[in-house]
Amino acid sequence: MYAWPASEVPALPGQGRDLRIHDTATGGLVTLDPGPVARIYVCGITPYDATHLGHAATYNAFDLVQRVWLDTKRQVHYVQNVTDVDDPLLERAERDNIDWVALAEKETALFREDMTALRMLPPRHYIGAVEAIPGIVPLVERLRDAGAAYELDGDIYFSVESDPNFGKVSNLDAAAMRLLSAERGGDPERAGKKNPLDPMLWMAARPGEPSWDGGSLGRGRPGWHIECVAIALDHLGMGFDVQGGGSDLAFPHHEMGASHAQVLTGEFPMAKAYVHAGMVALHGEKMSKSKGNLVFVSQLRHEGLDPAAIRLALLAHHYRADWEWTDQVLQDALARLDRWRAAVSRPDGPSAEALVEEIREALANDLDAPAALAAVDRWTAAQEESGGTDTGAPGVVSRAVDALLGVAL
Ligand code: 5CA
Ligand code: ZN
Repeated sequence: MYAWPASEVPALPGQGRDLRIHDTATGGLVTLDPGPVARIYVCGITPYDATHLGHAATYNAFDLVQRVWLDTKRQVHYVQNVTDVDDPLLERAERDNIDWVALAEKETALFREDMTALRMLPPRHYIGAVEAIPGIVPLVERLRDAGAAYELDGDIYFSVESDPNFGKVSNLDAAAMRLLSAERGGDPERAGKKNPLDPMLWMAARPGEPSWDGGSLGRGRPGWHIECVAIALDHLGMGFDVQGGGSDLAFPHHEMGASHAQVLTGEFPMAKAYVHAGMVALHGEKMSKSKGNLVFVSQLRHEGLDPAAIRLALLAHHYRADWEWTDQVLQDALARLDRWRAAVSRPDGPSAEALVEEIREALANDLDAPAALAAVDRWTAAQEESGGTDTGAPGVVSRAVDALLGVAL
């Protein structure tokens, strides 16, 4: 499917920095060395409700990854999926008595609008689960033929024991894995599985549910993890630089996906870094479609809020932190936007050379956006207090904030 239009990324003076980023698998910072083409896969939405600020915060983190790489003059191959068929989508369509395809299309369209408004750079390949099915079927057949998958009443399960490296993404113990599997789309209680954690690769057609021709697998629909693996391997191949998503995807989604890919290819690891964003909460609980405690990006936009303020509110929190959305967060962002805009609207100002380097250094250091904002705040304070004579500086600041942080002043 198509993605959304890219906002322009201004070129900056000087040199970009290589990205050091936290990798869940090793538990430490890794300095990525992607070569001329950096490869990143970021898990996309399940389009049964509008984009909320938690989603936006996660996509903001990976937008910063792209911007750091672009600043080093690399190309970025960014791939994102849309889980446009899955249980929660079908359940919501049924509850609201609407066609599941229409629901997915409507919410995906709204997501595109939100991403465009927030100046998130689009993926090069934006792929729906449904359109990926012809590529998924042969992968499941290969796993089955290699003895890494088995059938249970027509459904096909992946055997986690087929991957000697299973567990190396999330590093959890068996009890924690079992709990999270039950919470996040798995079925550890189902009788007859070889290992309770084994995830479904192909679900045999259920009455009243959509299904597709699965060749030797029979009619059905794909499991969740194999969807992302098929899309990532097709468009990026193994050993890509970053697998990204919110921290709730580390297990089981990214763990299972890595295992599928590693067994399919015999290579390890699937990604050089597994990068996870913290969870945004509202009223003390993780914002989630299932709980309904949501603030939607589109709702704020329709209330007339400048998307640049939403983006600044996201950037004010380190991507790995769990944080709470409050009205104060938004008020602070609006005040900051106002001050920055006034500061870059003057004909001259203090030199901005050091500031550009400070923003670069902050982002290269595990995407420390709050430190980048603090650096711009300092330049703004100097502008307010004593000004300066550099006629190029306000333009440099506004281009740096745009190119590196995605905020249009
Ligand atoms: N379609 C799958 C991924 S293949 C999925 O998880 N979709 S989602 O719509 O539920 O979430 C999309 C992205 O937003 C995921 O990376 C998820 O981790 C992230 N996300 C969801 N809720 C929050 C939240 N409250 N805070 C931060 N990120 C969140
Ligand atoms: Zn995914």
